[in-house]
Amino acid sequence: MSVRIAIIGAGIMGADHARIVSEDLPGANLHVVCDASAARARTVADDFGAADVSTDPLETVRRSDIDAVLIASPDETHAPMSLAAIEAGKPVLCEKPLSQNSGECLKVIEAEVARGRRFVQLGFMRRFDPSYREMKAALADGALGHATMMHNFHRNVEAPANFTGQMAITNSAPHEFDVARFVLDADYTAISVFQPAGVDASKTGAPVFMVLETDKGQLVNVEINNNAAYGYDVRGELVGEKGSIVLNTPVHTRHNGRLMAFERYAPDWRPRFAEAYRLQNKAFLTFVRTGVFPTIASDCWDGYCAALVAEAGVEALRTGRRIGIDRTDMPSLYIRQQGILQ
Ligand code: ISE
Repeated sequence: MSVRIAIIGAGIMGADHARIVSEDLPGANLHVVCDASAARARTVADDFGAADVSTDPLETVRRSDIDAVLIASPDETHAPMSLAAIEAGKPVLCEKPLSQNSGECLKVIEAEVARGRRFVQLGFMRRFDPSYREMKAALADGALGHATMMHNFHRNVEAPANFTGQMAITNSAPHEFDVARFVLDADYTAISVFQPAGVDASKTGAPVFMVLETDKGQLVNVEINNNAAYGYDVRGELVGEKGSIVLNTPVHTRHNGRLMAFERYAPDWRPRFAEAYRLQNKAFLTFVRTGVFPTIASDCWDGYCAALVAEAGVEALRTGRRIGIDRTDMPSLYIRQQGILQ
């Protein structure tokens, strides 16, 4: 039986998930596309062959002909929609962040704990990206020795129209917060945030530079530059005592001309992480079918950890101080095996 999926939110990511479900996910059936705009829902449904459309997300989540929910609506709706899906007993693939508020993440955690199982797979898709996976594998097999630092750069062409100043930290940077924590198998203890002198800090997309400390004594730096202009560019390097490993962006061609050689940048994250999204959604389908949570995927606890760091980051930027990060105790539901690599 194919798995009937409803997509909540038909914006840039909702449409991309609709494409993946309809073209790249054998065994899944794009059943309903729901969006506040009926016209946008209809366009995406028609483009990717969904049977039905809706403008009512709660009613969509509860429909008896829906087996699983994919949430790609605006950030502030992720937690309430996840709670509704948990209440309806439906597995969820929820775009990141789970919430920009760690207290709200805890509410979703409580709902899962009350039901005794995980429902929400969180869309930190970089965990499925082959280059980050190789980085983690190189660390695990001892080739790098003890990891001491991880450098991360995250550049967008321009900040989306709906961005606010702090979304560099609460919307973009959580990718790095999550993937560095995943690669290093460590938790953060403190964050400091800087901005280059002379930037207009009130301008949406003004660069931020963060330094995180982990409970293993490592330093992780993250540059977020949402208005980098030249292309979508994510870089990373993991430095160990015996060597380092650098992410390579998959590029298919090199252009030669006018006495130059050059490679093209993607305009946004979708082409760069296409394989990660595909593998992530495939893992979600298996989760829906088997009830076994994918070994490497992010869950609500990971979403909570990312939200805590983001909150501390906003505070660090506002005060100019180094902010410590404290977590509540992790419920046993979220305990994973060590060395999560498969
Ligand atoms: C966006 O929401 C994403 O998730 C992208 O992956 C990221 O590159 C971008 O900065 C975010 O705004």
